[in-house]
Amino acid sequence: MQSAAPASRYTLFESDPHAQRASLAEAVAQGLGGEPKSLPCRFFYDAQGSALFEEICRLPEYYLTRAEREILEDRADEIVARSGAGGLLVELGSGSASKTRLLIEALLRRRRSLRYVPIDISRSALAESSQALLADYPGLEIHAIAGEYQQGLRHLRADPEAPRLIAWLGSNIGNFDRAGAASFLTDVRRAMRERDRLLVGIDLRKDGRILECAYDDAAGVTARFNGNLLARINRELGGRFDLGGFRHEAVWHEKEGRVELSLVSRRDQEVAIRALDLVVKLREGERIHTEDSFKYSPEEIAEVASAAGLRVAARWLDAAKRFCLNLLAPHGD
Ligand code: AVJ
Repeated sequence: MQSAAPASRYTLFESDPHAQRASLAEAVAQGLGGEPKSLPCRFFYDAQGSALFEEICRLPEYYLTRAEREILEDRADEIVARSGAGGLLVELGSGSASKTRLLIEALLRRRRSLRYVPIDISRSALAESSQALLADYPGLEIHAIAGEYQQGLRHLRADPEAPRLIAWLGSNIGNFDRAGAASFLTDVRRAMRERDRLLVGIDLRKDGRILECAYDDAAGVTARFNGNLLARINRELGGRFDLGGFRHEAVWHEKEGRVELSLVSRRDQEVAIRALDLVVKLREGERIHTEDSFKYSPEEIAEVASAAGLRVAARWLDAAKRFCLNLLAPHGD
């Protein structure tokens, strides 16, 4: 489905919303049907979940967004110069694109026009961010893709512009386990041409207490973000989850280098999900695993890049060394 807004500077490409609902139903049936129970974190981001995530980004405990913004504020011109980018910026998981503005502005200081291709699973986040960006930057053209990363890679393979800058910010890589990150980066590298560059924002390993607080804030916003998965099942699939029957949990596993998020059942309970014709049985203390957020050491970043046929051409850190931006280039270039 393709629809052009009145301003011809904007195009939205969207995959079938029915297919999206079917994929939620399928994932819930799979994830809650057996044991151990889990739900895929990509379903966090409906309109309410996206709004809650924006709130997370402003929390005092959630340093990631501020650290990454600090790097971009200080170094965007240098990053863009080092990337050798041309007229195309592709962003995987663009969300509100508020930090991306710093890259867009740096690119527009070097050239008059720029095509921006944001890819995000949240249609609402895409629509809002695109509208705001178009109003602010007359030299910008947006081709938005509401969908999953693979659709973005398909666009990259087809687009003739060269060289291109691909941004994957926010430590979104953290949702993949190590093997999954290497395999997704391999897919990205295969869609890249020699002079293209991939800018990846990655959260660094640090003290476990800081990490657990970042994912279990005092105001309870992350708990609500996590619980929204169950609320979404209630809204979209006729689920009967009582959100009060679950507690939010964030645990740092040092050895694996990941923060694990779960919803823990406070009691033995049975929950019906009408659209799935399913009754989910939970024991007191039983977990529904909802997200992993992997953290990296500089060595682990070089390893994952190299496993994907990429090399770290440059790296920038915030002053407190909590977070880094990595400019990755195809190996051999
Ligand atoms: C969007 C995956 C980067 O792992 O820090 C924030 C998601 N979950 N708080 C992260 C998240 C709970 C976030 N990423």
